[in-house]
Amino acid sequence: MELIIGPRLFSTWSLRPWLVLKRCTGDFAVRELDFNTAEGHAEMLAVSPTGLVPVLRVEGETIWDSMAISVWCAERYPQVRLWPIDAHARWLARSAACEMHGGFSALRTACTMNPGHPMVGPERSPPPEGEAVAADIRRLVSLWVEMRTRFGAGGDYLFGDWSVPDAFFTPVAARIRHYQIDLAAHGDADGVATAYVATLLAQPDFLEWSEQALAGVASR
Ligand SMILES: N[C@@H](CCC(=O)N[C@@H](CS)C(=O)NCC(=O)O)C(=O)O
Repeated sequence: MELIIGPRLFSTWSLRPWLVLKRCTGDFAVRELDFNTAEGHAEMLAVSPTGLVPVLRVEGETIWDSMAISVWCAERYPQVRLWPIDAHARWLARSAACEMHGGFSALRTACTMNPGHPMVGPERSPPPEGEAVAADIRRLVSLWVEMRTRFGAGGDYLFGDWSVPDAFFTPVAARIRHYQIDLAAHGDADGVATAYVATLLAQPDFLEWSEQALAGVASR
């Protein structure tokens, strides 16, 4: 089984299924392609039906899209419980992960992750401006506060124990850190969303990803 990803420094889409797979098994290979080089781009077109990463190669198939890979993981590793056990929590966990997968476009556009704005490392950029981005951040805060308050009693993740939405929100936590976004100014009166961001950034798997990303830079 091989997960083909973009550059660890800024491929937010690649990080999500990598975090999900890591929860399921250590038994997978990773191939990192740099789509900013002509060679890497050509390889992406060869391995991915959409020309985008991540893709998972398994049992003779190529599964594309971070959500499809996460759904495959939940099916393949049911014992890992990638979604909350409680039915109500599970319905909303899927809604939250899908909202992240398809939404927050103003925030994504204003707070890009690219070679100049990497996901990890000590660099920081000024906070974004504009009402559309502020509205996205307020929505994130209200979603996180609601889910943490309703379902988070059993642990520090969005639904208590770790689940797929935590993987989907980790890249946005990295954006919040990189762009120094103050969640208190966007409705996080009690610090619940700020604490959740800290939890995501302290995940051992995310720290491992960050180390690998920075080691890749050092070895260039
Ligand atoms: N909806 C897709 C998005 C995949 C995507 O946009 N991947 C970016 C990497 S972060 C990509 O492959 N970019 C390469 C390019 O645009 O050439 C998913 O969830 O997997």
